[in-house]
Amino acid sequence: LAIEIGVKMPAPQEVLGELVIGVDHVGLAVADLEKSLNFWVSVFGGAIHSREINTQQGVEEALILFPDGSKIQLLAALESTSTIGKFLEKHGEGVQQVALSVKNLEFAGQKLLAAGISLVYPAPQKGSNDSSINFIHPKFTGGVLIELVEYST
Ligand code: V0V
Repeated sequence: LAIEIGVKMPAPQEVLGELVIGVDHVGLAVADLEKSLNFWVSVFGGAIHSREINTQQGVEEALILFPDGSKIQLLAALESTSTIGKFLEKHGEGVQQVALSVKNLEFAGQKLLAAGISLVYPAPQKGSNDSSINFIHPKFTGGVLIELVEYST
């Protein structure tokens, strides 16, 4: 392929660009946390990294960690009216979110808003392992709920 000297490449349409570190986890809505944990650990061999209850989000959740650092999050509803409860009722069990880790969640939110992509929450919320989280509604992302997560360390 010939390279044309002096022809300037168009600037990339960057919104978050280097603020995104990578995929942190894929979150699955599950009906029975115990049953799903047993399934994932016994079949795929991951280790239980953390397990907690988040009343703000209405979930009991567990993170399963694999040797390369990738994670699967299992999300069970604390009540049927919670986000996961409603998801299970509408869609059944399955992928509920893809989480991307970012360097600066506040700044990422500002950049998204400037690009016309609004976040679910006006300010970051508490996520697992002392992370800060926010979400982009699936209507902006081709039908996939994107969580943005920033860790304190
Ligand atoms: C709804 N829709 C989805 C979806 N949820 N599509 C893909 N993935 C999902 N997870 C679609 C749904 O099929 C409809 O499409 C449309 O969006 C509106 O549906 P809805 O039932 O009215 O949904 P909403 O708008 O009431 O709720 C959607 C949002 C909600 C994104 C606002 O899920 C939310 O607040 N999510 C953020 C919080 C969250 O997910 N918490 C649980 C995880 P049609 O029918 O119009 O085509 S907590 C967590 O991850 C933690 C603690 C952590 O990571 O540490």
